[in-house]
Amino acid sequence: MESDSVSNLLTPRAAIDEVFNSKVEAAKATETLNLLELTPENMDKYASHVKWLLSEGQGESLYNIGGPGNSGDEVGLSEENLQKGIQNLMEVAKKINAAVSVICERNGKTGRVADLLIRQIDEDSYIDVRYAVCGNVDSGKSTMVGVLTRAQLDNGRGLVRVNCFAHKHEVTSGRTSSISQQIMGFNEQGECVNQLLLESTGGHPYGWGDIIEQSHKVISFIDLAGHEKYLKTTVSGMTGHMPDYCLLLIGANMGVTRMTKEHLGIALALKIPVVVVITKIDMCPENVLKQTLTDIQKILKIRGVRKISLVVRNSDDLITAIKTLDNDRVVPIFLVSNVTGENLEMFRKFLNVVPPRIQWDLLREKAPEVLIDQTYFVTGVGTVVGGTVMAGRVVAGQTLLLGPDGNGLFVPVQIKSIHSKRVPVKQVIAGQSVGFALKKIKRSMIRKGMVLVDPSEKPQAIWNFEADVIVLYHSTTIHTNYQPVVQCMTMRQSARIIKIIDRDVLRTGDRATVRFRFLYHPEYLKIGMRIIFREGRCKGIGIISKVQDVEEEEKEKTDKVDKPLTTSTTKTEKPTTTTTKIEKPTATSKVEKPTTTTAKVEKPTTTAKVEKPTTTTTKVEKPPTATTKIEKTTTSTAKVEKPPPTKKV
Ligand SMILES: Nc1nc2c(ncn2[C@@H]2O[C@H](COP(=O)(O)OP(=O)(O)OP(=O)(O)O)[C@@H](O)[C@H]2O)c(=O)[nH]1
Ligand SMILES: [Mg+2]
Repeated sequence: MESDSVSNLLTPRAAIDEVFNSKVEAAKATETLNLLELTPENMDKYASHVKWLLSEGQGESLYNIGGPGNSGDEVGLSEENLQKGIQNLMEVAKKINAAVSVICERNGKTGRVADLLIRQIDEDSYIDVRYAVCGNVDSGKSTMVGVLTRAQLDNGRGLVRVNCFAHKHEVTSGRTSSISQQIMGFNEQGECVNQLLLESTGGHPYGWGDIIEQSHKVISFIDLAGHEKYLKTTVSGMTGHMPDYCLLLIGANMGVTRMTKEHLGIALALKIPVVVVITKIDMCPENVLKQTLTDIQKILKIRGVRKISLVVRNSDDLITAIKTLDNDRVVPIFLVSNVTGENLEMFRKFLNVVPPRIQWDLLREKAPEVLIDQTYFVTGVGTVVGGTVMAGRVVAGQTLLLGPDGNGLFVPVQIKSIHSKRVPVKQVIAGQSVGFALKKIKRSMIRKGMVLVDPSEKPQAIWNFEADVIVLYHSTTIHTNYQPVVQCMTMRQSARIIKIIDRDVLRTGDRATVRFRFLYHPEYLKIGMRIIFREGRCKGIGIISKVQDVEEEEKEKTDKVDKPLTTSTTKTEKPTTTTTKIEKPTATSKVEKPTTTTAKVEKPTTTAKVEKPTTTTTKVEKPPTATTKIEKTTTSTAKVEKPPPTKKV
């Protein structure tokens, strides 16, 4: 299988922008716009130039008037000329159905400089930017999401966070345990739609539909859990919800904790640009705040991270942060208070201007592919799945393949109806979060990690894959037969290391190509996808370099059976007995309850045992409750994989 749509998504924007920026520079050089000399004759030329800028920036473009000149300095214009330039740009934008809003006006070397945002006005669509909100427990994640989306300040005792909770127990404990999404909209003038709605409705509740109707840019916050016991869920939120950026929240008074570093590490591993927000500055002594700031700046500087931190205190910093964010070297740091609202306006401006990182446009013409991350049963509607459209477009009534199931098979399903951001729609395109009502499908048939793909794609589920990995931490050594939990996009399953290529063991910091085999059922993976594997406190990251489809696997198995085994092969093959047995009983029941599976394998005590193949065998071989369905697969696996020569030898 070739690296394609999904893996393309994982290309950092910086790489794309290298090309993009050079194109922009080239265009600027040839166009030499002089907005002060706008005439009816050159209006069309200017309009087509701005249109081109908008198409390159997915419907938005930052525009600077007054600098930088040939020397690179922002010289500036007289106040009169600056205003004339802004007016002329507005006229040009109007001609192509776009709007201009002023981000900031500031002093240049000799005159005034303005930074403007040009935004395409498209009544049928909006720009969608996703932020994963992570950070330590009680750092103020849910509160900040609530403050921004409800346009209301907090009281410091958990007033606003309740809006972000999805479960009753979260309301009682005040602790987020699941992934929830909230949205905030900006209109063509860059005003916060949530705020406008609150004012116009006189404080009455409004829905997501109202926000979307009036917005040209929609910010989705994925509120994650900070507590260590929900780390798996938080990692899923970061791998499976395709965030453009990661907001790392730090409570000023609490400082940088282990979980802060853990979440930062995951974001860096997934190559998601990070924005740090230090909250609670209202209740933190000056020296403690300084210490927190120094600590995070130090961590961002260390080898392996190597980021430049930029504390955003004024408009100049804001513009620099926005311009440099997408090259993934600069980490902006905001200091805010959810109680007094200090610096929140600056942060809102930042959210208004930052463009999406993922270039979804490139993927919209491809065959449809949807990652499933949630399932519900809605009375009167039936089974509903939630997820993200990764490629193409899906229309209501379309038939897609749903899978892989426990046997690695895909079944055709019809999409009855579609919701996007809680609004019923006729079609959805790559980059949008969706809810599909499925026809004649039981909820129990679906698990997280499944996909909906176009039948023309002929999808195949795979048991084995190879990844170029780096071990971020392990207290001792990783051998073959080690069984971490692998997370990739929305998928999460235990996998066994069946081979470490050109090495015997792996230690912290080691890089190698490693072959994994899933323990319970095959998965739908592609080359180029990023994986995270964890087991207790051990963790590593990797990029899939090879996936093995059914035919290849069969061939390999046949080869194995045909070939007389050498001593070394005997050694590697030995533990396959474990695989055969594990697959047999656990599959069906565990497919339905992924959490149980994970919990079992993640126990630190298992680690030691897993590392010793003999112990694993005895432990996992236990439950003998296979269903007929699974036995089918098992038989084939067992047939080819069982190593009779090993035993004989
Ligand atoms: N004084 C002050 N209190 C804040 C601020 N932000 C949040 N809080 C309070 O901090 C507490 C924790 O906030 P949460 O939003 O629940 O924190 P969280 O990061 O979502 O926590 P988890 O979901 O458990 O990970 C609440 O009581 C908030 O009212 C702030 O800027 N200043
Ligand atoms: Mg929370």
